[in-house]
Amino acid sequence: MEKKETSGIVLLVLMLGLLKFAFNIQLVEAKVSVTSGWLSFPVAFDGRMTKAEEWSDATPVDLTLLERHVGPRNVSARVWIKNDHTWLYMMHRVEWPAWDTDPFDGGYIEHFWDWIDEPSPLWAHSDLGVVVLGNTTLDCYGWDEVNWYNDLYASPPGEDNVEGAATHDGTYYWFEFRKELNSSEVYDFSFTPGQVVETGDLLVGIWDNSKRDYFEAFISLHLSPPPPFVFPNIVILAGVVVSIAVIAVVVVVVVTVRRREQKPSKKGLHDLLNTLFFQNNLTRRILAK
Ligand SMILES: [Ca+2]
Ligand SMILES: [Ca+2]
Ligand SMILES: [Ca+2]
Ligand SMILES: [Ca+2]
Repeated sequence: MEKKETSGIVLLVLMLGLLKFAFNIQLVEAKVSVTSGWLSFPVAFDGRMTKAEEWSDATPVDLTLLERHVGPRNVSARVWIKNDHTWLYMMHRVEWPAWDTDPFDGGYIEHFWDWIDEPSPLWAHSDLGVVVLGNTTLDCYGWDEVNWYNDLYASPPGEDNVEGAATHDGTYYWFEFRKELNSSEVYDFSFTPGQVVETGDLLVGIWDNSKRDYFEAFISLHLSPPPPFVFPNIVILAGVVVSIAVIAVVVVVVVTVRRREQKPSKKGLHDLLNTLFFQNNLTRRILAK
């Protein structure tokens, strides 16, 4: 009997392990690949597409945000993400009914890394960047399956490394913000241009403050490396002008040197006259004989 119970527990642990393994595979497969474009156009943080080209340097990606990342309830979203050397920029559009908007509904990006497993916290590190409809930003850390903690009130205190604004246009929430790629704080993620963020869990979502609920999606993020340096046209033009000037100087010097080599020197001319004079005298003497 005792042996049977032990076998049953072992079987249960194995099944849970397999389920957890299957769940992890599902999470990996569910990650949506998002490529972060290199910033070419500046962003005005007003919670809207300020100019047509403002986000044209980022490729939009459609996401289905699942309630508490499992569903079945979900909302549709679209993200534009781009980066430069210092910041991760994000335009996060979420289809959301106007009657359900609240000043503290917020769009966010969050990262969890260094898995610890049970008991909570499940992750050694976590970071959350939020902008809410009231345009307040939040930079948090330390998710313990119940709460986030504000970087500003940590010990030692951190900083709010998030800037942004949000609006609702009657159909969509528009959360437009940026978070530092690498603030050097232990309360924040540390990404570098060119990196592919696949380890840990990276999610994009919306916090519904009135219902204390959230919808989110797992993503893998391909951060753009700095573009290769391209010489500006003015530099190219200056280079061409200098090259032509150098070639012209070389040509003049070569021609001058050759002319000097071909022109008889004064000494050479003197010798030539002497020779001619000597030959002339010799000719006269011969003829006189
Ligand atoms: Ca804008
Ligand atoms: Ca709400
Ligand atoms: Ca943080
Ligand atoms: Ca921070």
